[in-house]
Amino acid sequence: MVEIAAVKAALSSQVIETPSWGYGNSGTRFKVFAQPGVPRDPYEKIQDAAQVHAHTGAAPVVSLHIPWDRVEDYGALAAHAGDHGLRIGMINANVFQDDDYKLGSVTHPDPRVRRKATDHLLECVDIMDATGSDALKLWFSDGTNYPGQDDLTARQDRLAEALGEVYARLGERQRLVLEYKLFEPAFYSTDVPDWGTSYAHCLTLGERAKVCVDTGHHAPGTNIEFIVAFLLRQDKLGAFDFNSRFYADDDLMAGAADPFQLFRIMYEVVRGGGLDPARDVRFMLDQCHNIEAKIPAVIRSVMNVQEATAKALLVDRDALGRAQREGDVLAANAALMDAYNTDVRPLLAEVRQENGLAADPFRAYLDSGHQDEIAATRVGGQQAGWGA
Ligand code: PSV
Ligand code: MN
Repeated sequence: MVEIAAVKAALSSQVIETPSWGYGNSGTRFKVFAQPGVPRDPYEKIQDAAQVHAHTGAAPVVSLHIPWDRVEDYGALAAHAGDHGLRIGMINANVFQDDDYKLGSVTHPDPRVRRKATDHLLECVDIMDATGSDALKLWFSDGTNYPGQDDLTARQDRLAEALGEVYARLGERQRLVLEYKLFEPAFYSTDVPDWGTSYAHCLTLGERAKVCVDTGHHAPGTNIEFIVAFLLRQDKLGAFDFNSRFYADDDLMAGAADPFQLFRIMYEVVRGGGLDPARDVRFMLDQCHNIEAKIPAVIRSVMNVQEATAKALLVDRDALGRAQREGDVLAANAALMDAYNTDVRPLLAEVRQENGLAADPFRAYLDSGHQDEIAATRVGGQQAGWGA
């Protein structure tokens, strides 16, 4: 039996963190398409994130990327977020867009470059202090393009050294999450290519280091929900970067390409207790909106995550457990599929209305006229974009 009141309570309290860069212009290496009304600075990005929260009630946290969100006064930026009903979430370091990092950042063969990269990571911890953020997200583009280009083991040693220095700098209530990615921009070897590598480094670092699972960062066909189940069991799942993909790191809207996969992931989250705020798993979006309007795309993504979560919560776990114990393969599979095939939109509409929100946040945003307003008022200046 599924307790609907408990499902509703879990849905009401789910927090989805949105990325500041999701509101800026983005594209592929072929073309970045500018859109009217796109934010010109981090303050306007926060205003856009506030729109997503105002309509969904589920996105009170915004994640920053440094230096894309560099400002004079981080305390003022955090206060601005507070004024808009938001708080600053994870600080994402960026050691992949400087000429010095051509051969790597913290794993670069030259100690000068390694020092510069590690200093940037330490600067990100300073920004955490100034904004009240309690998590540092690390993704390294470091790797090699050709066999023999560098010593793979030495690169792991350099990585471990930098991570150790950053971990030691974290405050009591701060932690780091280490994101992995199979390939790109490096094409032969990547220094943190998979969850196992991230997990091993996090184990060495200590309990405040956890793994970040970006759903677009695996080989095709990878069973991501297994990784999630394993990490949760070890209490090493720190965060998600949700997005979806057809081919590689496509960064499409979460749940757009494969809603069934998102459901399977969220089922393992529910099963492993990952929705419990005490576990502190961050549910973040990390995606780019190249051809679609940004704020409604983020709203759509939040709704997709909520729908997958609702379906996962609706799994009749008693029936599932019984079928599993009895070895009844078909009944077990049916218990999952029954939940997946449930139309949860009416349930979510009810939850939202009970919380004083519109039943359909996507429609409510489009009807609000906000998109036209920002297109008319945000003129002049330099639009924010990937890499700016
Ligand atoms: C890398 O592909 C990544 O997923 C990391 O999280 C970056 O910080 C992010 O994308 C933003 O480009
Ligand atoms: Mn990511």
